[in-house]
Amino acid sequence: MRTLIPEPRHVDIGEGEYRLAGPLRISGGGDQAAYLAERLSIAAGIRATAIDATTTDNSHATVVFTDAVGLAAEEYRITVSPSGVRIEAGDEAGRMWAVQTLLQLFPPHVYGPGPMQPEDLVLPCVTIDDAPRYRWRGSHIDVARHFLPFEGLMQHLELMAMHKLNVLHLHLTDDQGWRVPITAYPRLTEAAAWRPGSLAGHQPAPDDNDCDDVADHDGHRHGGFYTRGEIAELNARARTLGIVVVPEIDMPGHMESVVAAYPELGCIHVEHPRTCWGISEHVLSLSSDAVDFCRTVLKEVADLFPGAPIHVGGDECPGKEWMEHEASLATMRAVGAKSPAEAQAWFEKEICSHVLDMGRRVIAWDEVLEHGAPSGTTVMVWRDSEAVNTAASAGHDVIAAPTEFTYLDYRQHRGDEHPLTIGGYLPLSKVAGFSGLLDRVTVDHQHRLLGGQFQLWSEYVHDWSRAQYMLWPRGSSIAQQLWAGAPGNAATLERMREHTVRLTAAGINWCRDAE
Ligand code: TNX
Repeated sequence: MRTLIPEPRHVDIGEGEYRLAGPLRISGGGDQAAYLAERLSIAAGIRATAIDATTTDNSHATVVFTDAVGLAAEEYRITVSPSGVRIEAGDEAGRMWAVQTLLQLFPPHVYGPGPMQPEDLVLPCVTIDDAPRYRWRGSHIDVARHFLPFEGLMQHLELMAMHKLNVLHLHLTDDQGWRVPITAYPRLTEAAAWRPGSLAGHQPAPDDNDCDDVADHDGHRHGGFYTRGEIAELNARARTLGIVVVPEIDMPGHMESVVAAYPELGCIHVEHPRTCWGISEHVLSLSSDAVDFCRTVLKEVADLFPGAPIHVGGDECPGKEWMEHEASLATMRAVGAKSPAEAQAWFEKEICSHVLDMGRRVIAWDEVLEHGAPSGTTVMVWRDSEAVNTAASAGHDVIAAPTEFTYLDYRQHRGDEHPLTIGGYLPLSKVAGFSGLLDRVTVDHQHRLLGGQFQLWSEYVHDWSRAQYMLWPRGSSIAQQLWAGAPGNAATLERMREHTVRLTAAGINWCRDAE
């Protein structure tokens, strides 16, 4: 039996095998059946026909999908017998995960561009019962620090589906760039999306001027944004694959790019989006125009990402400039905020209720807990299991994104850095401890824990090939832990050797030296 990642809950291996032959006859299964046909036709050059199970005798179908009552969300059952393949699921997501498991039962080259030998399309007789441990299994990508190409994101969706990951969290805006078009504010894509250069090498050690832009940069204009058409295409493919794309608009800190494009929305003048990293003091002001800007942006983002939860950031916002900015001070007086912390608490309440009023789940980084997160807010915790407990005991749903186990921008090697990363050492062997952190969340709070995700911050990730190198195979290990609740075969490179052949077949620049 092949190594399956993530590992199913229960596998019963039978006698014999089933050999697929074209033309493949698939009964039922809707979009997921079409996806299976698409994949097999690319890899194996096999022709597939869908049979309408309601009007045609399906006894000669190779793959039969049936809707099962009594299976939970995302749950599925696969039965391969000498007479064919039967897939039962309670919902579309369950059908998609069944198809993904089926693909992993074929030789790894099924993930390649083809062609395979037709006689390689052989499945072992087996019964598989499977369902996920956590319902939020996410991959975060920062496309703001470095703009990453649309084609990379499209390819990433396929890799996510292979690993039964179901949330793509896009960090769309930051001090260094803005990546989404907003009708009322055209300068966001004309000016905020572009910076005159990027810091070369490591950021200098913090000093008194840590929050000022570092003057030295490489002089290469950098930037870009996704068009409305691309966003619609990304959402459509994600939907087919059982994935939701969650947009993040980080506010009111991490908005120097906005201040550069619309000086009237900031507290001081800045020339251009930030060319270095770190925490910027050049935050959005608290004027009524600035708060209206946030509401307008979130409304359009909600339209661009139909039905999706919306992340409103809220991290690392030094409110120093507010204390010297007349319009911000006026707002603070009007709402009775005496300190930057109280002002941010007020801001979060305004913004989170705006998103909730649009009928969407609203998510914020765990700093919002320090300001008293508005009720109904889902908290994304980038600290430890104790912080998960704190958020849950305050009545919030929680997503675990802990630095210690899930920051894939950290380096994977001891010793020399190749290539340069932000710092911190997070080898595969350490990543395997993530499920242990989730297990340490108190039983009383487990029902609040939606799941977790891994983050790829892109200060040092310049292109999609580098992104792949940082993401895999550490991402395989986290996906396994979120689905199955333990690292299993994804604990070491040796044990997932067969799985990495799939990554190779898919053309992924995965890290071959994972420790
Ligand atoms: C912290 S975690 C950040 C990001 C950086 C990252 C680098 C969080 C909400 N903020 O802005 O990119 O560290 O590892």
